[in-house]
Amino acid sequence: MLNDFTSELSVSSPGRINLIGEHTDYNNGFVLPTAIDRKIYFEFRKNNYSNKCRIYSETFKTYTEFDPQDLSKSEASWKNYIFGVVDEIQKRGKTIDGFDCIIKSELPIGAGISSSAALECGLATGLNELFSLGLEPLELVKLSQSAENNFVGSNCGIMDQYASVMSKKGHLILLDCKSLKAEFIPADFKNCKILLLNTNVEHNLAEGEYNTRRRECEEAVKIIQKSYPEVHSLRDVNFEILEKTKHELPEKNYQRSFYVLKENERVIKATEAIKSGNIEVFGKLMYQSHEGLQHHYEVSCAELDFLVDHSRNKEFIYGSRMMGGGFGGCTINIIEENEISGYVQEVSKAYKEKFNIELDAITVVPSEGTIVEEKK
Ligand code: GAF
Repeated sequence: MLNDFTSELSVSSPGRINLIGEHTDYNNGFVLPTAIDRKIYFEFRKNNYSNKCRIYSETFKTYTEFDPQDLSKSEASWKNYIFGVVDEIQKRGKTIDGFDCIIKSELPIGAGISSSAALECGLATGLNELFSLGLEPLELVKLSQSAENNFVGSNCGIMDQYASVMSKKGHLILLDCKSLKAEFIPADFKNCKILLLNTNVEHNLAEGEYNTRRRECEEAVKIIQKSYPEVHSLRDVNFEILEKTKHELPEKNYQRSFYVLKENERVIKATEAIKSGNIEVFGKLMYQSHEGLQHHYEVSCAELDFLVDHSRNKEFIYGSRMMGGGFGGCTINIIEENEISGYVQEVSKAYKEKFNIELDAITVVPSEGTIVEEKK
């Protein structure tokens, strides 16, 4: 498929990690993500002899051909990310002619490092360049998020797409998801590295539960609004308001809201900690974040809890928590560099004994966002 491919344009689009600030983005809160040095690579060329879009995924060894004027939902979920991006670009009044594209990914799927955002953002960036559409980076972020919301049907927030496009090498992004103001914080973890431990499980309730959490937060806002009309999202709620309206909120909605308010506070504290080089405080906040996600937000699972618990009381690990939407995927760990290989061996053995599942470990480096590698 797509033989004799002469590329006109190369794009690379990274996965992302999030140091802290989970399930806060769609609540207009704070997050602290960055892109990583694992990517999806795209090769593009205009296809002048038809108006068809032709895409070959080397990862899935699958070919798809479609007419951009006639998009409908596919059974294969990776195609919906692609159709969604093409659809959102066209909704903005831009024209997509025929093109060919080869996609190659080094991002594990379902690991919580957002291969989906990398796919959307890489495609959007590539088409923007190829057809000189003139879309600004923030518009590419937003349309990629809309592709996921409208075509794929996941009500995700903006964090993953923002990190995939906007990240700067060696930095974390403190993103205010309400104003979309970003501050780039040097990612200086001293003698530590960022280690991801992939549970290799993806419990299939993940997507449904994600949308449910979002709805539970929105329901809480509606109830709080009755007494505080100025409240439009959980970002506008403080602990005083939450306690005063507690008796009106169903327990679940209260727990979710409590977690979100606490997590926003933790993101700000963690940012101060990393700015002042206090990795110990930063790490403690990561553990607290995990506990909140486990007990108040209820998006963790046995495999993630096991890995986080296993890291406790290891003096060379400063912080550990589940990362991303939850119900599987990775934990993110801040660990002294010279302890990594010994620890990975030890925890992999323990994990295998407990769950009979292989653990995957990767160290990642804060990296640049989506890059147009070459225009030929
Ligand atoms: C997923 C979503 F895509 C993000 O928007 C975010 O909500 C995250 O889960 C949880 O923090 O990655």
